[in-house]
Amino acid sequence: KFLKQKSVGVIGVPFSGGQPRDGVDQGPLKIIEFGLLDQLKELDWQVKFDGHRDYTLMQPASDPPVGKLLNARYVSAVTESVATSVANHLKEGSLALTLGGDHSIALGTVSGTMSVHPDAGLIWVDAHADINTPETTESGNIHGCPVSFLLGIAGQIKEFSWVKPCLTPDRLVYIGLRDVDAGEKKILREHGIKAFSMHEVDKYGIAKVVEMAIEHISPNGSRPIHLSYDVDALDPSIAPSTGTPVRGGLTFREGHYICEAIHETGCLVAMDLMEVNPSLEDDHAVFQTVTVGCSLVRCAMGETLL
Ligand code: 5AB
Ligand code: MN
Ligand code: MN
Ligand code: MN
Repeated sequence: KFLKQKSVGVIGVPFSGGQPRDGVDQGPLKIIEFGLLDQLKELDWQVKFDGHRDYTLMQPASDPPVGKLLNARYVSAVTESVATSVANHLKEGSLALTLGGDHSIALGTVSGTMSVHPDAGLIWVDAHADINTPETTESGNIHGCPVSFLLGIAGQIKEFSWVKPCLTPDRLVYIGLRDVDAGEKKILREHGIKAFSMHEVDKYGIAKVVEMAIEHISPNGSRPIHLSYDVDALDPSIAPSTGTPVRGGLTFREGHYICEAIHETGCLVAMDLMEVNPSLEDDHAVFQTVTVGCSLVRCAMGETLL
């Protein structure tokens, strides 16, 4: 509905500065090595790959903490650049697929989407809410904060002056939550943000949850959809190689069902696949995580349609 042609712009963001563990920057390379681009071509997508960009060139010589926030200047520079890349693909009428990297990158991807589709809805699939503000964050890791910046509740941070509040609480919905900080719970309540935790997935079943989630962000099916998928939403038995695994996550099928149902809306304009860390756990675990990541993307792009 919102794409001009069946084409996808793929942006690999080998970046780990939003959190402390090395290796998540190798996620995009592994995912592409595994053959995702050819797999998408087989689904009849025209694939435009920007190439693996070297974001380390953007690392400032000195990047002392800004309040509690770590690597603020580096995260800001990389995400601003990612926002431009996403916007460029969308302006050409392509779907924008971003491969992370840590989830701070979504500050860029969602900003990029909203600059082209200001009324888009955001479906955030994650074990975590990633809605800490610079005040509430305990870790200082910006991958736990992107949503607060997008909503404009992060306060004025000079280092992030390029970020415009572009998201409203009514266009945001979560699926898969099970590890939410106390400060984040307060924010979710105060802003009336819709969240389907694992408790709701158990209670209603994934089909009903996804239906309610889509209905919430796009009441008459009219809005473009941005899907930001943190692989740690899946249970660690399915996707072990990720920096902040939490037990009790989505099953293999539940994780895929979300992507399939969003594909069926015909409204998907952008997808992020984040937090795949190929340096964690053994080779088998890495293979499992990378393969499931690729198959989530394929399902969001129509693989399951017969
Ligand atoms: B992820 C935590 N809430 O702020 C924080 O993996 C974890 O992108 C954030 O969802 C997890 O550091 C960020 C404790
Ligand atoms: Mn997470
Ligand atoms: Mn996340
Ligand atoms: Mn994580």
